[in-house]
Amino acid sequence: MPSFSREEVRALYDQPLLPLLDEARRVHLSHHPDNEVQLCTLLSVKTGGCPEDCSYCPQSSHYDTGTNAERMLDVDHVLASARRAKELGSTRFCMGAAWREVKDGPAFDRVVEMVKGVKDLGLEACVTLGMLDEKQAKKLADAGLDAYNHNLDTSREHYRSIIKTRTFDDRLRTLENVRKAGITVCSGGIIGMGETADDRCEMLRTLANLEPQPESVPINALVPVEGTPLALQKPVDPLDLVRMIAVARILMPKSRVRLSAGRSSLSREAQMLCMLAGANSIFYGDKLLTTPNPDEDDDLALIRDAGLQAMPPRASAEAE
Ligand code: SAM
Ligand code: DTB
Ligand code: SF4
Repeated sequence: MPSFSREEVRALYDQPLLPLLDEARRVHLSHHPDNEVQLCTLLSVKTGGCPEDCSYCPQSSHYDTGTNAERMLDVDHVLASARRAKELGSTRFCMGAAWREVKDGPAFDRVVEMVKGVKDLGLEACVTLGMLDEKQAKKLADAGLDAYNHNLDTSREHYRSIIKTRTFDDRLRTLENVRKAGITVCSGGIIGMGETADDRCEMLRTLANLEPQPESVPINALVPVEGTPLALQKPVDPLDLVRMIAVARILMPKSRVRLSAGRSSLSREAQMLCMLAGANSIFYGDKLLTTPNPDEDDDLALIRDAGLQAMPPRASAEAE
């Protein structure tokens, strides 16, 4: 398995954009010759009121953002959304909860039921529920869960200026628990939070040096939300997002790299460059967890105009 050094990753990141894109494209085509983009639908099954203080997050109870704590959705409601997502062409359904960690009990049991239901529909199932221990991961694996999303978000160094209520090592421990249970790992991060180029490279290096590498790597551009400490951050330069995706693609050739939050403020051209750089998945549907996402029709047109195609449903919705 590769063990990338700081300098190696930084050298990749510092390349002029066109040669970087050439290399990323070459790596992409040799590992993903199918020209497919996976469409994934997100649903917040438990919104707001989260005890963590993640500076970017509208769902943290530390900030006044207008996102209020809501009750957990019931299983039928979630499965109706999953059915709709499938009809619209999604092949992966991701459920998020604004929890610091999973606690055993009725709420977790309900998530387990949601996972079983989503699997019964023939969709890939992914959840993001905060920290979790080995036993809880095993329970999700037994329910058929394909993937667990838990982002490193940024570099170890920058992490402490973004989140005070947990550590980077807590994050890594949860990823280990997920891996041990046999669930595939979805982990990535956010750019636009005041990080340096070194922070970006270090985040990608930590992900790429995991063994095995994460099967799925979401790259988010910060969606600045009023009331959060990061509300006034300077908007991300779209070409920085392209660069991040290209470096992720080169470091993690087999992973699905997901162009995640932040697309609503990107032009079609910028999104297409992200796909050229190796992004082969988007969140599909007009809402992420709490913030807007482009309309389905616009996304389908973008994929068509790029000469790509939406990934068809697989006979068995096995995670890649
Ligand atoms: N509570 C769980 C956790 O933190 O792992 C799961 C939900 S949390 C909303 C999932 C991820 O969404 C975060 O790790 C972060 O990367 C991303 N996210 C949250 N707010 C965001 C924002 N305003 N802009 C971009 N990404 C965001
Ligand atoms: C990820 O990396 N991005 C998604 C998903 N994983 C769970 C979440 C984006 C959230 C954006 C802010 C919101 O809509 O609340
Ligand atoms: Fe809570 Fe997750 Fe938001 Fe952090 S990112 S405040 S853990 S919902």
